[in-house]
Amino acid sequence: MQRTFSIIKPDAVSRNLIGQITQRFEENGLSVIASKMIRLSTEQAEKFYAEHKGRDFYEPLVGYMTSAPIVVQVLEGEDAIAKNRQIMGVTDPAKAEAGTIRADFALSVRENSVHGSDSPESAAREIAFFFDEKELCPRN
Ligand code: RTP
Ligand code: MG
Repeated sequence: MQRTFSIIKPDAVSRNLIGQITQRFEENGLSVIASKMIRLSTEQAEKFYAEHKGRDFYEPLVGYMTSAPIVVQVLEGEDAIAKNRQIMGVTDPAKAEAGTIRADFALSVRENSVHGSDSPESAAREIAFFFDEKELCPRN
């Protein structure tokens, strides 16, 4: 079993897609073991995406991620990191495989509906960024 961190981004929350996106995780064998809705501060968004600081898309990304509420979740399942990224599709929705969340719902490269951790190290960092260990509710 592996854990990964997921964000349902502002464009998706604003269009009432929380249920449909979460359903795709659940029907593909990923269980939600923690979930909360938050509105990111600019400081939080800058820190979360610090690896992209200096890139041309960094400031608009921070502006977008703070523009409306998001849902942060911890997903658990076999091969959860790779499975989640497969369910999401690639960053650019125009290039995402048919049937993926980004192909079906994303509006643009920036407003691409979901985030998912890209490695075990990122997953650990990102889960700890938003959740205390006692907020996680693993299945028995
Ligand atoms: P994520 O981290 O959100 O799961 O997405 P990712 O790995 O597919 O994409 P990444 O390269 O880590 O970029 C993080 C987020 O920044 C926005 N972005 N905008 N050219 C652009 O305008 C551009 N490139 C990336 C997207 O919201 C992307 O998910
Ligand atoms: Mg990334």
